Amino acid sequence: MKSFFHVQDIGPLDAALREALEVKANPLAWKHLGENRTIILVFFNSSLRTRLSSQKAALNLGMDPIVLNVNGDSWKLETGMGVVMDGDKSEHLREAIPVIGSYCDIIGVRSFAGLKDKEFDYNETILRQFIEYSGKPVISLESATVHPCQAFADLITIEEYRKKRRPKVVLSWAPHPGCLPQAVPNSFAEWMDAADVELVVTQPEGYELDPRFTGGARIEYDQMKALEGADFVYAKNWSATKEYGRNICHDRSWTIDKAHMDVTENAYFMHCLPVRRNVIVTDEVIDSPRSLVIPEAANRVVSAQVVMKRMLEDLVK
Ligand code: SN0
Repeated sequence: MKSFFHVQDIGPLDAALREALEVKANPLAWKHLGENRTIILVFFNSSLRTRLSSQKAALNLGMDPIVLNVNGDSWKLETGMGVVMDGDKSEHLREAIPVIGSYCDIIGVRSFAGLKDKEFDYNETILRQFIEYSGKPVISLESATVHPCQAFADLITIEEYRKKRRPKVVLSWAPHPGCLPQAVPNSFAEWMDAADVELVVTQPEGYELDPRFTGGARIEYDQMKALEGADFVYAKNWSATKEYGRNICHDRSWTIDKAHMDVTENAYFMHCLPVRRNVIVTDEVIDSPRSLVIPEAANRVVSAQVVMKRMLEDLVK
């Protein structure tokens, strides 16, 4: 695997899921694979799960992980092309990326959408530069438009908890005080569309996700209607797509509470975390036995490990 952005990069999902369950059952069985290999994890944005689960996955594979927090402990990096660098940014990505590449075998990058310029974000301008200038396999640890390690972990979780062959999975927009990226819902929709589930996406007007990600999903503006008979409820806030990056709906009736869960088929509740309690979801729902947020987060190690394992296997070929 040269890079990990989209669901297609992992190949057939049944094989990927089988491998994930093997890795989960026996996480240290491939410890030899990463011997004398280094992964550098570059963070332009905050992280808890992604940073720790990526490090843990690398350690399980015997690799040495190095974490670089760009906004904390390195030079501030310029990302624009042709910029006169007389401001506060001391180094350009054009040099930083090949330098990072020369120190490692695999690179992971977290670089959120700026939410100002849709074209810049949706072209994955920063991640493309990492691929082009590093010469190393690159993993998106949430880039401008996708969060594939999260979506793969979500798929593993649904595989573990589903009671039906083809469960109904509802991706529901939920309120938030700020403006969040579309990467998590984009990837979740993309992966669910590729998996054997019935996918329904519900959001207010102006928040429609790009059909490149939602594929054949049913799009339903009436949240309660969407949730009827659901087996899994996946809540997430994202910023508007029509007025790109803005927060145009503050309607708290979208918060997932017991009344929402009551119309489902005793659904499981999922969220990628971090979650704003009593804004996205009520305490009652997230603290209920139907909440999967902790096992879902635990599966982040598994998804990251499968991806790194595949990359390491390709390196020795
Ligand atoms: C990020 C997002 O893309 O929505 C990361 C999720 C994995 N979430 C946030 O930035 C939440 C920040 C907040 O203040 O709630």
